[in-house]
Amino acid sequence: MHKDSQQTICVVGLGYIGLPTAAIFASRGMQVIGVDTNPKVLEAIADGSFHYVEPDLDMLVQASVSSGNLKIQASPQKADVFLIAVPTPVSHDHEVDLSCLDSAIVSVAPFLQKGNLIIIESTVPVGTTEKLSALLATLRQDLQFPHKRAQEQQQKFDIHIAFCPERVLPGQMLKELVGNDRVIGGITKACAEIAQSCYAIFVRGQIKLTDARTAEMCKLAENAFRDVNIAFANELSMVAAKHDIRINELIELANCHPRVNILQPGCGVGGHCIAVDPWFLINTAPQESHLMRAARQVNTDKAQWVLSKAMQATEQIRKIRREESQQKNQQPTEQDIQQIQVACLGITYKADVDDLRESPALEIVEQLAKDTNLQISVVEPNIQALPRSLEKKNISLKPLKEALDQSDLVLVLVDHAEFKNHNYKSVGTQALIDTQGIWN
Ligand code: SAJ
Repeated sequence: MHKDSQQTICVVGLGYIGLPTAAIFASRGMQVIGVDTNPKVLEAIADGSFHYVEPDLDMLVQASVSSGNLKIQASPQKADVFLIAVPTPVSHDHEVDLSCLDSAIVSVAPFLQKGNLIIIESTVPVGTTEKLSALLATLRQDLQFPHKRAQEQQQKFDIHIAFCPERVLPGQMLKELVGNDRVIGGITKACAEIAQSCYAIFVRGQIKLTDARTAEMCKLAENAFRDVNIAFANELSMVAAKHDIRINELIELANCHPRVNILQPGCGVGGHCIAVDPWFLINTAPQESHLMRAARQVNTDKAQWVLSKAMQATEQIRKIRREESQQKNQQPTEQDIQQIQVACLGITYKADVDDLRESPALEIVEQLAKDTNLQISVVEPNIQALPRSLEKKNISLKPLKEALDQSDLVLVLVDHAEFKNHNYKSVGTQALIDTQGIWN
C-alpha cells in the first residue's frame, strides 16, 4: 500500500486518537472518510472548533477538510482500509466495556470487500482482535476472516485484521504520531505486513511486527509500567513526608545514580489511559497481578492523602487564628475563624492540557468544596468555565495572581507552565501544599 495508489481509509471514531490519525493520513494524500456517531463531534469538526485542545491539530484538520482529502460523516462507507479508534472505557467496578468497539465493527461489516484491511487502535483486553474477527465472520458469511487461518499462517482469507495500538502523548500528539516507533500485531503475518505498509505512509519511527495478542498486551504493559513507576514515586513522597524530607531533592539525588530514574510524584494518576489500562490486565489474571493492583491503589490513595493534608492545613489555620485572637484578647466570630480562602492551582489530569477525565486534582477540589466554610479559587488556565461538578457557591475560577493574593492556603495540584514560570512568594502567613514540587 502506498499513498500514490490513492487508497481510501475509513476512520471510525474521531476522538483523541481517531481525529489526528485521520488528519495525518489525509495530509499524506489518502482519501479519508472520518466517521463519528456523535453529531456534536461532527459539528465541532465542521466548525473547526474541536471538542478538545491539541497543539496544531486544528490547522491540520482544517487543511485536510479544505483540501477535500478528509470527509466527515455519520456512518461508514466502502473503503480499502477501516481504522477503528473508539473508546473502550472501564466501569466503576473496573469492568471493561467493549460495546462501542462491537458497534463500530458491526457498522463497518456491510461495507467490507475482499482485500480490505481492518485496523483496531482502541485499547483492548488480550484476545479481542481475534474475537472481533470471529464476530465479523458471523456477520459476513460470504467472506473469509483470518482468525481461522492464524494457526496455519495461511494466506487464504479475504480480510486482513491487525491490532495497532496508539502511543501518542496528549499535548504532543502530532509529533509523536509521526516520530514514535509502532508495534503492529497481525492476526496472521500477512495481516501485520499489510498494516505495516499502511502506517509507513506517515510513521517515521520504526515499525515492529508481531501477532495481535502480543501487540494487545504490549499496549497494556506500557501503561501499566508507567502506573507502577508513578506509584513508586507517590509512595516515596508519602514516606518522605513522614520523615520531613523534601521529596524533590531526594529524587534528584537518587536519580544521580546511573541506574535509577524515579518519576515525579503528584496528586494521583489521571487521564483515560494510565489509570484505566492496568485493569485490562489485572481483571484477566487477578492472581498474578498483585503489583499492578497495589500500584493502582497507591495512586488512588495519593489523592486522598493530599486531601487529608489540605484538611489538616485548614484546621491548623483555624487553630492559629483562635490562639492569636486569644493572645490579642480579641473576640472574632466563629464565622471569621472558620472562613478560609483556598487557591487550588490546576484541575486538569496533567500539565498544559484541557482534559479533566479521571483527574485526581478535580476530585480533590470537589471533595474540598464539601467544607462550605472554604472559599475556593480555582486557577485553571486551560479551561474557560468551571465544570458542572464545581458550580457551587463557594467556588470561583480566578486568574493566578488574584487567587494567590487572596488565599490563606495554596494547593498546587497540577504543574502547568504558567505556575512553573511564576515567581511564587507567600503572602503573610499563607500555607502552601505543593504536590508538584514546583515552589518548594
Ligand atoms: N504523572 C505523574 N508523574 C509522572 C508522570 C505522570 O504523576 O512522573 C501523572 C500525570 O500527572 C497524569 C498521569 O500520570 O495524571 C498520566 O500522565 P502521562 O503524561 O504519563 O500519560 P498519559 O495518560 O497522558 O498518556 C499515556 C502515555 N503512555 C505512556 O507514557 C506509557 C501515552 O504514550 C499513551 O499513548 C497514552 O497513555 C494512551 O493513550 O494510552
